[in-house]
Amino acid sequence: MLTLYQFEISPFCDKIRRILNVKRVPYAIEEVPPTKTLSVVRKLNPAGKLPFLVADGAVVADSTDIAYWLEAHHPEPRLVPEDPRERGLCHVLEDWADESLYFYEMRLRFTLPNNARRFIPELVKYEGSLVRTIAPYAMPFVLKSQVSSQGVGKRPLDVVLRDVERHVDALAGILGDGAWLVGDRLTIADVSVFAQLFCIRASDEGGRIVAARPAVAAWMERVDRATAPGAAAAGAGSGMMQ
Ligand SMILES: N[C@@H](CCC(=O)N[C@@H](CS)C(=O)NCC(=O)O)C(=O)O
Repeated sequence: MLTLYQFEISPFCDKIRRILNVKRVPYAIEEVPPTKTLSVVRKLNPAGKLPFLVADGAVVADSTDIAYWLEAHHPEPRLVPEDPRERGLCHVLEDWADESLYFYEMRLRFTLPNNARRFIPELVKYEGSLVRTIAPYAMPFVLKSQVSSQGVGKRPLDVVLRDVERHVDALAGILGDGAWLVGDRLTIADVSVFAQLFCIRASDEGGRIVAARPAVAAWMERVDRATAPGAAAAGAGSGMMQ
């Protein structure tokens, strides 16, 4: 049995849960509250990040490495194309999602007060009462400094929102009339980009940006259905628009 160590509301953990759903791999969840990162996570994953997977005593860390490990150990349905060009495009889109879009979702969900009011309580809901009480005051500062060190946190909100519009327009352009981002079936690119955009869309501002682009909104519904628990067979491996 695989065990997924996760923060429930992390997009990287959502990405892995969805891949596990598509591949119909049974797994257990170990929820790690943010304040347990040092005591629990670093013992098993020195990078101190979630998600990681424990499989027969071995630790596989980083969502990309976990995704490729799952592809190797549970190949069907395939999420990483064999064709070198498609495989390369999947890699670039996954990396863009993980290393760029992630910081926009953090900036929108956790540093803007209108969204942070909803999402900080979600982030700390498995913590004790003291942490739950102070988190709404402390967490926006902690997270703002993480986002600032990458750069997105230093940009004014109007510039950040223009960037998000550009990113979502890029997705609309890549999709064109197609159902999926790469080739004619669900791939790791769809799952990775979806996981970050799902969080961006959950913010007030991101929700408006996605809603104004119907092709992207429809693609999100398609990926969501194809990667939900128990819904895997319908989307994965099928080139059909659902
Ligand atoms: N590149 C990593 C990023 C994972 C990541 O940043 N996880 C965040 C949660 S969304 C985390 O563990 N943060 C804890 C920390 O930085 O202390 C992946 O793809 O798994």
